[in-house]
Amino acid sequence: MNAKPLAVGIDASTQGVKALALGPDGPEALAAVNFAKDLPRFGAPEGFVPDADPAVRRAPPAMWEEGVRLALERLGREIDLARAGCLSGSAQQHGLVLSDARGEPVAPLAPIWMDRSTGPECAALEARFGAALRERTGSAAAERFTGPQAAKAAREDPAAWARAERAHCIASWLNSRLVEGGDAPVDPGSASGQNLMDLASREWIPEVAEATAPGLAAKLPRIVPSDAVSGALAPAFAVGGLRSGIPVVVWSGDNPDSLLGMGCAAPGEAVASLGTSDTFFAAMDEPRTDPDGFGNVFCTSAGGFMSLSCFTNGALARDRVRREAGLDWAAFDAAPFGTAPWDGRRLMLPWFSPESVPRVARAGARYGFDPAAASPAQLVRALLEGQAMAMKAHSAWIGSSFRRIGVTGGGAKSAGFLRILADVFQAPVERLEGTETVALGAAMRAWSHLSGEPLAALAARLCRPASRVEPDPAAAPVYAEALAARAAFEAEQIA
Ligand code: XUL
Repeated sequence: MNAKPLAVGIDASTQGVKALALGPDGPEALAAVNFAKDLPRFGAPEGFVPDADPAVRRAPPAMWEEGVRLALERLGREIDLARAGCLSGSAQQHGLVLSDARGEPVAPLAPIWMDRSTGPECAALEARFGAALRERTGSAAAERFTGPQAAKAAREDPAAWARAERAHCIASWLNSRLVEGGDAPVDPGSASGQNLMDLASREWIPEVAEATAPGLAAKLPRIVPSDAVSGALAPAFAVGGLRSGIPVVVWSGDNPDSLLGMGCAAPGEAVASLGTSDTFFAAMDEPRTDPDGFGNVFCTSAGGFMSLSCFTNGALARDRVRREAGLDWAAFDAAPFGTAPWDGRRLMLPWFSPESVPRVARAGARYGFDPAAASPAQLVRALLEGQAMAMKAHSAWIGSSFRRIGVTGGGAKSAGFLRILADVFQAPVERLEGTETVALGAAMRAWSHLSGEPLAALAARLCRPASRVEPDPAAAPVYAEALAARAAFEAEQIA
């Protein structure tokens, strides 16, 4: 029998749950649950219950809980979970679950990060606190954040609000279900996604909480460091061979744990997560905030700070241009190699959908050239340069240049895009061996608790790049000029 210890990391994301077992030498097993395929009875195949109002995005907390239980059961079929000495997890960030003090939800549905229905609450918070909210909490009032969601919940259903003893984000609620007593704290990574926490002191701001919703300050969970133990595993979750009573390290958010699992949690390192939306996040040594109010600042689960900018026009924009150019994916990925950096000085702002960075309500790509006269390869280059330059331009406020950029997500498979990213940022771009970076980040925190191995040492050992693209210095002056021209074009278009 293998007596080597294990740490378990859970990734409770929008569309499913993954559970990863990390041993002394690296990941040993992975199990996955997909809400559409495995838990159709909850009626939320895409991670939310369809709603007549497209701004409303809610999901049943019971589905997340069941998803975690099932993922652990499945993991127990792959590996002997009696070896596990510690567990932790990360959830989709933000959202709001109102519960009693033992974690029992007061309503069957809870808003998630995709919800966009708290515009009036955000406007009220901005009117009341203005730039101070952004400077203290790291973010302008954001519709998906827990604070504005709590404001809406208190206004819409005062009776349920009064019954609720806890206002949890999704991470601290799931954490509560997992531990004995059902009342877990929250880590700074999750607490910074709520418009309620002071970044510098890592404490709730009582006057902001009170102005957000009556009695909210008393309902918020305690904030503890991301390496703290939140409690002992409850017997209800001693599934798949797990032993009840093992320590559960406090849960965090998926983006903070992904930064960790990508091995990019040191200042000067950044991650481009190229998915449905392109998310660009970077570790920071101190909490600077975006003066434009588009980017967010969160605490990392490794004890520092990180920026996060979420560009709505990611994979869907790439797919649209690919189809319009009449290319298959192989030709799309290769297109940049047949064209030069900023070929023909073409500029494109790929706002096919309303964009969030910068905030643009009117959908429609803006072209600084005639797209009908461009070749398919020129169109693809203009798009990918537009996306890469948007990431570079809208991360300038972070105040440091990057010595390394980790890439993940479907877009990371495109060699052409990686070349453009390396040249635009003038930094090496690395793709990781493993793909389960969120579950790995959570498992690393659990492993670090179990073994005492520092997170940085673990990252150096576990997060190895599968490929690396070096920047071409000859492209530096070209993109410096292109970035200046792009900034002027963008300013003109959003004026
Ligand atoms: C970040 C955000 C999303 C969710 C997705 O602010 O809202 O990335 O965390 O899981």
